[in-house]
Amino acid sequence: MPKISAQEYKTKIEPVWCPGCGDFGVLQAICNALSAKDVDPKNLVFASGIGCSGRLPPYVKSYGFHTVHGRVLPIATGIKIGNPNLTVIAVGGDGDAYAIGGGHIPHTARRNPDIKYIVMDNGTYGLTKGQSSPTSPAGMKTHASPYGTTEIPLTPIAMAIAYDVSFVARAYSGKAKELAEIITKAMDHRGFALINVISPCITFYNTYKELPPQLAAIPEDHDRTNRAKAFELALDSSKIHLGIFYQHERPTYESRLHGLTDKAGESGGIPRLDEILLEFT
Ligand SMILES: Cc1ncc(C[n+]2csc(CCOP(=O)(O)OP(=O)(O)O)c2C)c(N)n1
Ligand code: SF4
Repeated sequence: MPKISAQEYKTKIEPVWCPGCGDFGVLQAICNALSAKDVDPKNLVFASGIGCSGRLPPYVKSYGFHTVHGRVLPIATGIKIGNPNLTVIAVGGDGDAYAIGGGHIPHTARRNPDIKYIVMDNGTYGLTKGQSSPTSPAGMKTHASPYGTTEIPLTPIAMAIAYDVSFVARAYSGKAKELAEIITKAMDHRGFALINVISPCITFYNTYKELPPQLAAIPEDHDRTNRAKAFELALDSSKIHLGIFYQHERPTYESRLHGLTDKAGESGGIPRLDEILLEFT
């Protein structure tokens, strides 16, 4: 029996999301996974970007950091290296993650901190009332693009595999049980995990009807350690595959940083900042 039930991970703060928003399913799945992993709320930190999805941290019993638009990954990385014993989960939307914050993904992948990143991908900018986002389909009409967008969408899963993110998965907020299982596996993984969760925006881009027929679980015989195969699957547009595409373990950022501190110690000690500053006075 888990010490804390999924329900007990929810705070008394009522989410301000529109009724039917996919983000409710993500919140439920996160609480299910935390309960399954018996995570102590005292050792749990959520960091979020800006957007409807970025409102999530206060809804979970944990420490929270509502950061600025697009900057959740450096902040989550900083929290983890400050205290590697914490469970650090970053959350945000597809605009936050892949537009303004897109430049942080490759560098977080290179560093591989043991943080989990849950992107609630609704193909629109929900908070600012429905402009197109990096994952909107080409030609999508919005009040800000009345003749249709001219850009083609990004493919976040293929992009994450290309960047060598060490755990890459896709899930659907309407399948909260499967999403909770993926989050649990991401928490078992030591390193940077990116879960792109399709989480419909019922108000500005309602995809609830068109999505389900396109969804398919990743074939059971898929070898998730094979990067080329994972990339092939990510580019297969015949279906929207759900599950873990790619996973490989390698040393985490925090473990390598602490190794550096030891090395600096061996070579005569770490220079003191006040001593360095004195050189310039
Ligand atoms: C630097 C900066 N630029 C723009 C904004 C305005 N803004 C707030 S949220 C947002 C996009 C939200 O979309 P997304 O990240 O997909 O999240 P969602 O609301 O759909 O969950 C934008 C452009 C901002 N807050 N800060
Ligand atoms: S505007 Fe869209 S993304 Fe924002 S809370 Fe409402 S349904 Fe969810």
